[in-house]
Order: sequence, then C-alpha cells, then structure tokens
Amino acid sequence: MRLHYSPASPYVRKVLATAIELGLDGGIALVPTQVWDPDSDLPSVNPLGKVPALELDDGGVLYDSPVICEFLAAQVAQPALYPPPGPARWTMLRRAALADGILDAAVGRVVEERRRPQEFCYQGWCERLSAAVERALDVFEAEMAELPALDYATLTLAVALGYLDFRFAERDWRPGRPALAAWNADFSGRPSLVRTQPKEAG
Ligand SMILES: N[C@@H](CCC(=O)N[C@@H](CS)C(=O)NCC(=O)O)C(=O)O
Repeated sequence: MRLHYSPASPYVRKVLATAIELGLDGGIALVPTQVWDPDSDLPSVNPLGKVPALELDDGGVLYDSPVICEFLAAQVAQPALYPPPGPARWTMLRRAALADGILDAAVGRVVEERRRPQEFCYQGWCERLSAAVERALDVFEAEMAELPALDYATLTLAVALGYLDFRFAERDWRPGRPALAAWNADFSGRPSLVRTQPKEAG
C-alpha cells in the first residue's frame, strides 16, 4: 500500500497512528506529497486533491481518513478499534466526528490565516471556527470518564489535541479542562502518537 502524505497533516497522522496500533504500518510506503503545489499529481490519485489518499495493492484507491482507518481496522481482528453495530458504535462514531470536527475547524483556520492573502482573511469566520473547537473540547471534558482505553475516536481525539498544540500553541486548550489534559498527557505517550508527531512540511 502507498500512502500519499504530508508530515503536517493531522488526517495523515490519524491514519498512520491507526496503522501502527493495528501493526500494519510496515506494509505502508509513504509518498511525500505537496498538496498546495499546482503541479502535484495528487489529484490524479484523489480528485479532491487532499491527503491522506491510500493506493491499495489491488490498484484501488481510498481517500478520506475515516474511510482509510476503517479499511485498515478491517484487515485485522485485534485490537478492535470499532465496536460492532449498536449503541457503543454510534457513540464512538459521534465522538470521532466531534474530534474530526475539531480538526476541520482548526485546519480551516490555518488555511484561512496562512493560505489566503491577508486582505481576504475573514476574522469573524476564524472566530466562528475557534468557537466550534472550544465547544467540542468542552464536550470531551464532560465525557472523559466514559472514554474507552483505545478506539478510533480516542486516536482521533489525541490527534486533534496534538494538532491544536502544533498550530495554536499560544492558545492553550488545557485551562478549565483538567480531565482532558490529564487524559492527553497519558494517551499521547502511546508509541503510535510519539512516532507520528506533526512536522512542518519541507
Ligand atoms: N476529510 C478529509 C480531510 C483531508 C484534508 O483536508 N487534508 C488536507 C491536509 S491537512 C489537504 O490535503 N488539504 C488540501 C486541500 O484542501 O486542497 C480526511 O479526513 O482525510
């Protein structure tokens, strides 16, 4: 399998951390990709022009990190990152969507501030995105006691918190959220997360 990736992308980090947890990372070759380069061949792999995109050994392609992660999890029986259909699964998927929403809002703000010409950067929009992040973090703080030890949602949450630290270090999310902060301090020590720390794209 070939993973089109950027070292700064949290969605890519989620896929790689999932692969490591599942013991599948050895079968994935990394294809460095400059997503913002107009000459990039990424759109021929993923028409949306986004990473991660995973080329499969049978010639097929998967994109969007939730799809790729679920595919990877289906390749092995353990660890079970997805509960079977039922209330536990719907809760896990809701939490994963909430954590992905943090990523979407945080990445959206980075794009607004770094990629758009300064005169087109809409401050009200940036604040709306940050408000969504704050509310989502508060929900996680309230639900911390119910989180399982490891599933797809907890991995996504850890990646989202790591991305906030990577891109918004000056706006620490920890004050007022002691349970989330304690959980993250512990969970982010997992080898899958230590080995996939975000880095600025070269
Ligand atoms: N929903 C997608 C989001 C992927 C995404 O937005 N990736 C960013 C990099 S962090 C990207 O490739 N952006 C390029 C673009 O939006 O054109 C996923 O979960 O994989």
